[in-house]
Amino acid sequence: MVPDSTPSTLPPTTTVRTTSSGLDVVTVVNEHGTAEVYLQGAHVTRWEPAGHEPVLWLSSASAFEPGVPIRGGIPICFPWFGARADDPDSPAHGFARRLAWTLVDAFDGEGGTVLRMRLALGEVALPALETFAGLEALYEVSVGSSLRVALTVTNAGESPVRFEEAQHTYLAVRDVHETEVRGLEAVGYVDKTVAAEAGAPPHGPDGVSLVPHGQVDRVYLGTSAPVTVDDGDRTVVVTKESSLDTVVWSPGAEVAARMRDVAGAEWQGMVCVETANVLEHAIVLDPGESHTLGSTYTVSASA
Ligand code: TA6
Repeated sequence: MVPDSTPSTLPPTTTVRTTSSGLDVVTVVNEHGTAEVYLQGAHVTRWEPAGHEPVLWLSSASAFEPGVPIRGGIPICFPWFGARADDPDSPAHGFARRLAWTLVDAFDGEGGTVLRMRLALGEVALPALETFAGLEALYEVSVGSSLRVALTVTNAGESPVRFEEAQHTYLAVRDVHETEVRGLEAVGYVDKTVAAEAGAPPHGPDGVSLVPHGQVDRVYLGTSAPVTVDDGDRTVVVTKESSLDTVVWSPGAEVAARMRDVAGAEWQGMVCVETANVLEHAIVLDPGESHTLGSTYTVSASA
């Protein structure tokens, strides 16, 4: 049943349906291509620009069940990233990707179709979110010749709030082992594949582009630069807005084998490049302040 909150006037490019497992999904088909967004998590699961193969990877074994994170696409990590430092029992990457957002607007604009979804953490009765109750999130997805996603967080509460955020994007590649990630050569990073002593300095810049082999789990700190992902057939450029960190993740065979929502060797068909503000770059909003984290994905044939 399509949610009552769905705007009464959807543009002709946009439809909303409810899956057999009860998830609401928005489909956009316009002259630029096709996209799908699950209202659970405001989760973009598909983006296929006209003339191109799907740009986002989606696991064939992903769950599509209420409250269970979808594996692939663009999960929103909010209001924390990774394990919650002060509450290890809380789910990794926060609750935003597990909760139902509300589609509040959909329209066809100059450059394509725009969807707007809203989540107010104060309306979610979860003790783990009490600290963040003043935060309201608005997510805008613009489906054009490029794909832009923008998370605007506003502090509607009475006191300052600190939060982390990331657009945890799974980019489809021919073979991750033959994919070059450029733009981070001069940036130091926290290597999450090694247990570092508390307070240990980040790993220094590699000085060369990254071609993931084995498990790669790096938080590149202090970079707002675009990242280019080139798998030999095509190039995807990730351009960031108001983001100081970029995360690159490839699970590798051993970790992927333990992931029930990833089948066989399909993990080799993706690499995560994540637009983020985490750790010392977490955002602190005073009452009434807002912040927007944006990513734009642009595709071209490799040179
Ligand atoms: O962004 C990289 C990462 O933090 C990895 O450490 C790995 O945990 C990945 O996210 C996936 O996390 P998830 O909770 O979606 O399984």
